[in-house]
Amino acid sequence: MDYKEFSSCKACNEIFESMEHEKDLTAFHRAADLKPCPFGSQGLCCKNCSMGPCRLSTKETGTKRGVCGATAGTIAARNFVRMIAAGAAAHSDHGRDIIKTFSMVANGEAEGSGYKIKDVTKLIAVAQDFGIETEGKASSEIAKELAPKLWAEFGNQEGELQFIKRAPEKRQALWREQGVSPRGIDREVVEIMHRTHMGVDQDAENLLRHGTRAALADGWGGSMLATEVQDILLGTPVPVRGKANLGVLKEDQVNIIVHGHDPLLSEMLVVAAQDPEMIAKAKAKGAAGINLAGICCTANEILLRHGIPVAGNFLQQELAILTGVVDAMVVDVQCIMQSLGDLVQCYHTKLITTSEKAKMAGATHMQFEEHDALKISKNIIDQGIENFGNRNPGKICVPKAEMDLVAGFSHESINYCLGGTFRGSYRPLNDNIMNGRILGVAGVVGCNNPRVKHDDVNNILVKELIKNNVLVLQTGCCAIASAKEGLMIPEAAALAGPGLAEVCETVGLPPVLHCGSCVDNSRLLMAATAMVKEGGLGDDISDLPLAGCAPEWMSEKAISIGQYFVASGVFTVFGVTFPIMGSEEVKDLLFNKFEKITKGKWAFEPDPIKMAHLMIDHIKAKRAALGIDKKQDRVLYDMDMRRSLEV
Ligand code: SF4
Ligand code: MSK
Repeated sequence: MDYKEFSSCKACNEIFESMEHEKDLTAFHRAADLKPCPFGSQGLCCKNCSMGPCRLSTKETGTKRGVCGATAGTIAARNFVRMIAAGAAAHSDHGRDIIKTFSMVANGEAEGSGYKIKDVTKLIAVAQDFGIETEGKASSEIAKELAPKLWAEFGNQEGELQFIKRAPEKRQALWREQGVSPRGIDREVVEIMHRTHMGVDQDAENLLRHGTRAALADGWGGSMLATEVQDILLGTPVPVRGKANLGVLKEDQVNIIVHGHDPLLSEMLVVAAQDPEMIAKAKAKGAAGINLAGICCTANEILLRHGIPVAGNFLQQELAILTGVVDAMVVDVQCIMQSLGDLVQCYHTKLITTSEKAKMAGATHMQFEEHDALKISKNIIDQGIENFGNRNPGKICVPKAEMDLVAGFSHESINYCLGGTFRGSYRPLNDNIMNGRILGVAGVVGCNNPRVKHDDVNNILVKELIKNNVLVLQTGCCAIASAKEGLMIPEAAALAGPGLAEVCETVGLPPVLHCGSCVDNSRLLMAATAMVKEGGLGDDISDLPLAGCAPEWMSEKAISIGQYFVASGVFTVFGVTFPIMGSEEVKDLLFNKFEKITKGKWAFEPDPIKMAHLMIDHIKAKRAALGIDKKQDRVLYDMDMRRSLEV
């Protein structure tokens, strides 16, 4: 396969050109060689017991039932909800680690760790969500009361998660009526594993309903807890300038890349890398300084809070090593390719694992302990400094491509940017949607996948959306794709339709907003809820002119995210492939019938322009239902008309 078909990213193509003699080193090459399994990709392979694995066929003459009698619908639904379980577990276990550190801080056990409560306003807001009286109490007292309540969200057996009450009332009522309101995070995940065991739940709709409950335990539970408590400990993001793409790596500096998801370690690496003592050590080794950069969602976390440059997204983790100038790559959990361990045998890069949950061959393990975070971070930076002199000059190829960006659009900072300090609100956004300057809002999230042209699907889709006056909110690796393409600077308003461009120019926002990492999809739920509560656009998330998509998804986390978007009332389109396409029954449930249950639904469309127009058509239908589809002429209000306004 021609490498020009691999990626539309300029930096990636610079690397591919330089390595034409070295084949098969990356996921792009392996994907070209390894075709997807035709049974598994359609959801028709079951290996839940040793009478199988059973592979069903969609062909007329093929096998129609597993050995136990399981149908295509049962098998596809079971596989789908197991993906939700894995995704929800990954996000929520990330949240659990953050809460462990929060408890340490709350109980006064974090002295010397470097962690403290940074956002007291958010601490108070979350404590109030949990029914804690905050008036007149010190933040330490509030935190101490809050910590056990946060822990309890994981082990609850009955009742419902506290953040469920953040959703619009109509949505909460719908979840209760449908019996999908999540009770405890761990409980819903474990119940999926039980139900999908051989010979338990065989009803596809019943399985998917429980998958919905577990996905909601992720979006409005584990992920939202991770985001909120990270903000309390590390600060809530505000708009910040940064740069993205492999061009941010510096030949004359010690380059240290952080990759993974948990921001606790990377936060301390930021502090350690800026320590004058560490910089002096780097200079003593002949380097001009220490350059910390990120890959994947760890990149998003430290970009949003500190403006630390982003080296790339998921499919660039191997390419970063191929530049020959990465002195250490520090990984924690999720989305870390096993190939890195082999790749660093051919390059000088030191690969360092830091989580007891994620060890790998070819790496040095340096266990991260929260109570000793700064010391461990300095030891890790030391490893990079020591390795600086081991580069092979013949293998150095640093692409030039890099791009400016503005990131840091938390739900709170969108509020502030739109309305200012004294009148921060979503009113200007709602008004501009109602008057038609902004057609609607799209959440574009998820990964990269070498089964489609890297970054290209995202970039074509996002450009089509903004051209049609749709404001785009992004998270994850897709956000990095748009950043590299120059869509996250205010000047990108030139690519937007006239209405959206006018709004962007007035408030100084780019048409594509970077809202964070994978767990920060919970920020999108909060933004949608804020739009409902602001008024004028219906009384539920499903009424909003809003759609979601994951154009280049690959991980099980994306399926969990998609399902909680759908369960929250959002029309959600996935690209690349969809893992239930072998079952007509499950297709009908997810693409049609589930709309009656959740008022949101799934769609599958790999073509980016068609995907954009599915979303635009949905947004237009919602506008029509709200009665805001007609162009409104500007009305000049005289004094009598003003007096008659009910404000
Ligand atoms: Fe086959 Fe049924 Fe066992 Fe699955 S559970 S492997 S379909 S026999
Ligand atoms: S890192 S889950 S590749 S977005 Fe969150 Fe990127 Fe997808 Fe991993």
